[in-house]
Amino acid sequence: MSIVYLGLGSNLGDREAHLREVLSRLQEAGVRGAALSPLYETDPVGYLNQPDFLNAVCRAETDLFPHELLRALKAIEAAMGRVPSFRNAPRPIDIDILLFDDLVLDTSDLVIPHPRLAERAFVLVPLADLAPGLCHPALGCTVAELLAGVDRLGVRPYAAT
Ligand code: PH2
Ligand code: MG
Ligand code: MG
Repeated sequence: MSIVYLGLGSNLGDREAHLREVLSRLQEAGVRGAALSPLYETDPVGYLNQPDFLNAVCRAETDLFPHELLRALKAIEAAMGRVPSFRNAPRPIDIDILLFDDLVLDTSDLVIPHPRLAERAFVLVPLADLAPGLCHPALGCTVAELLAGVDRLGVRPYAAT
């Protein structure tokens, strides 16, 4: 069994409902015990001319191999209405593998830990809520230490309904 941390983001439609729907869909896909961090409303990063995001991080357990998990997450994204578009485009749901045990993997279609994890406050803030002492297996420092190195302006607590 592996412990995985997933980054969730939504900026189209009912963003909060989309984040919560992921949890039940993960369960059906063999990703168990999903626990969701607090939610954050965040300014878009990368492509700026789009609605604000709702972001969160989910911790879960799975027996899937990394590429099996990737395939399952892509299927959930598609089932929830995500259509192929340009990089950083608005989307009803994005589910990224952030960490997979202490695995370091670099393949053409999957890089773990997530390559932009250390620079993204919208990922590090909710990840630090769940696991501040977790060690980044490639950088050798904790999530809390990574968070201390980024600007967290643009990441605002969201009052869940
Ligand atoms: N995801 C991106 C690009 N930019 N910005 C925010 N605030 N939240 C995201 O989830 C996000 C983003 C690419 O996946
Ligand atoms: Mg993403
Ligand atoms: Mg993605």
